[in-house]
Amino acid sequence: MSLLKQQTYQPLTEAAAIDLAVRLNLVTDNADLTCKEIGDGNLNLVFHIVDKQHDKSIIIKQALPYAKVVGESWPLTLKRAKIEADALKIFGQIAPEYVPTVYHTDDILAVTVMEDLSHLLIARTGFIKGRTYPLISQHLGEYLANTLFFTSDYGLGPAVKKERVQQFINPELCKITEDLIFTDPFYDAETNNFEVDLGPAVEELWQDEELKNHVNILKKNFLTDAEVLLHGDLHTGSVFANDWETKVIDPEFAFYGPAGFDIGQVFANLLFQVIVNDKNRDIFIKHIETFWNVLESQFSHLWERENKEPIAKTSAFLKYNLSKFFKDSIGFAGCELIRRTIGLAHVADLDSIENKEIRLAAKQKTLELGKTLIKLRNEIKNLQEFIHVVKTVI
Ligand code: SR1
Ligand code: MG
Repeated sequence: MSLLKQQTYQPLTEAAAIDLAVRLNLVTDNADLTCKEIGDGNLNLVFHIVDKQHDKSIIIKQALPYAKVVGESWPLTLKRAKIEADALKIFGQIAPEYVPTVYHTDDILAVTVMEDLSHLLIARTGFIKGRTYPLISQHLGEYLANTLFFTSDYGLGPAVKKERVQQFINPELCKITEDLIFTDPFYDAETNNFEVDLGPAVEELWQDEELKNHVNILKKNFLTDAEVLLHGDLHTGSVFANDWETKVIDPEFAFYGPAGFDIGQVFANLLFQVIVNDKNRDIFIKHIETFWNVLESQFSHLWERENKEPIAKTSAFLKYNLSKFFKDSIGFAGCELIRRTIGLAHVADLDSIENKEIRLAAKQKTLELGKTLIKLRNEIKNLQEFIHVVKTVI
């Protein structure tokens, strides 16, 4: 039941957010409290409440009933707040060092009250400022190995996994991904947003029937392949970091889907830096290698030690699964590269490049690399071949 008296949803104001924090006993009533709405994402309100006197701070995240990035004309379910809170709790049990602590949730107000991570920076912002976060790839590899394994049939057992599949049915948020990643960028959709100079490259992409067939296959995979509980939006804007700490936030797109989707989003969002960050290119290539190597080794370890399905615990079947994850992830990475360049939701890695010539050249590369990865995903057998293809295209 809601801790606030009202039983209906209302967007919080800064004052109401403080009021809620006080009622929850998370900050002291008569202290000198400050609250600022700091949400800069596409969908939600985020309140940062600080009690300086007692050295305490918290975050209150509230879902809005529409997509903030577009406005009230795009209604969106508030149920995503519950999905996000439930996912944070599950991922927090599986990979506690990489997930913020949840203090309170309220389904009516669509809020999640959680640990303040403002001593960290959003990884994308840090990368653009020139930071490289030496441990981020190892941490993301460990985080994903654990969440992908422990939410699968092999980590949970098929009965519990089926209950989870039901719990995380998330049709509205999945539709956003289905449209914005797998559909709209591949035809002349209204949601698309690209620079005029990219017109010829985009026209070529829309006419590429071979590419569109591959994307249909990947989209089918996304629609039907309920392998693991995905974060569902694991780009570098969903990761807080500093040189020794990494936290994964914002799993409101969580649902049961193909493991390669989360892996591919991490690959793609590191690839943006490989493309735009001349100075640190080798570091980001190394990050991609470390991320996959750690994921593969930790997942293999869990597969052998924690597998609930004795008959599945063979190295041949483990190899089959890892190879499937890898190939899928390369295709999904290609889709992410393309949609972040010409679709509705862009990335600052590309858009913040002031020099037009350099920016357009980078965007041409992301499109080219995206197409290549989608088409070649089944031929790219290992990390070495993946990096070779990346270096050849960019
Ligand atoms: C309308 S939402 C646009 C994008 O923002 C989210 O973070 C997801 O990446 C989604 O595709
Ligand atoms: Mg998000």
